[in-house]
Amino acid sequence: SEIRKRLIEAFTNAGDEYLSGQFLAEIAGCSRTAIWKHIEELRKEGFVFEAVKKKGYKIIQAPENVTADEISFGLKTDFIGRAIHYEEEVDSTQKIAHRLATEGAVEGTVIVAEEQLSGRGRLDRKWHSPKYSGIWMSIILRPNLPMQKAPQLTLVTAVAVVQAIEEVTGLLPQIKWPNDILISGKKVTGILTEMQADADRINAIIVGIGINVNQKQDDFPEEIQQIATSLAAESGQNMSRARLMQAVFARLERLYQTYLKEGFFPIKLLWESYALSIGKEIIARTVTGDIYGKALGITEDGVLNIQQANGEIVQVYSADIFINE
Ligand code: BTX
Repeated sequence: SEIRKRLIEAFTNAGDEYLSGQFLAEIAGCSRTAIWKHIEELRKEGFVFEAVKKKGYKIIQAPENVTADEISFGLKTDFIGRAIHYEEEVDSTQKIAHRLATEGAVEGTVIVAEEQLSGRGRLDRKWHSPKYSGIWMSIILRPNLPMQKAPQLTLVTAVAVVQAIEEVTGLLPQIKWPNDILISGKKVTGILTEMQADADRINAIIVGIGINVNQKQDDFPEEIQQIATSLAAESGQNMSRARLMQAVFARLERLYQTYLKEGFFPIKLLWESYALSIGKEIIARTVTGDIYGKALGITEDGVLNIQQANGEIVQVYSADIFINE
């Protein structure tokens, strides 16, 4: 918001001085109550304030950002994350990635934003992407593959993100087919893979990854309170988003190269080792109806095999999975 921008500017200029509510209200052109609300908003974004009676406020810690500089420092990959397109605020990083991919962006280009105003999930669902507290990014890949292989890259990415989270936080996430990463049964990451194809070859794959990192449990909007979590909520610690991004890039680059060289099989084994639903009774909610049965595993194509009560095995290409307990 314009007001918060003015506040941050004032605090920047003030250096070590405290700024009174009255003063802030004047420069921002609003009431002191409004100032207090904006300061609360800034707290949610990761700013830490010191408030002293009769003196006012001072910012003692600003949130860490995920600018190109912060991500590049210490990055150990050859191509993923070597080109970074950073924005403070976007509609959706997917949209920018599609445009850059069309314009010829190199493989491994990453588009990252501090906030998404209309972050999206599958089937036009919304992805809540508040400022500074998560990783909202899209990665451009250009594998030389036929287009029916594209869904496998969602699974390659899921394994990479699980390994990166494990490495950085020590938490043990699980994968819910096809694209959710859960901790204690709640969604911490969503992956959205989209494709640009010419004839039947892939021109670019846009891998969208949303990771909830530093949100507090009650920062989530009401409608996803019960189903969403963040790494900080699970571990009790805030963490550096830039560092986690570096880990995701390194893991993804390795797995992606293995996948291109050796095919899907090694990825499939890893994926199944992290999978939550394999061997369980599930409900697969598809656009054409619900399928009940036991999740047997995934095929070479990343398709989910479900065995129904009558023994028949059905292949599910796209669905939302619920464990049927
Ligand atoms: P999905 O369709 O599997 O999940 C979307 C559903 O998840 C929503 O309907 C809602 O119930 C729930 N949800 C929304 N926001 C969150 C959140 N922050 N944490 C947990 N649950 C949530 C998953 O789609 C794919 C999401 C990809 C997001 C990335 S972010 C960078 C890139 N840009 C973009 O617009 N999307 C991708």
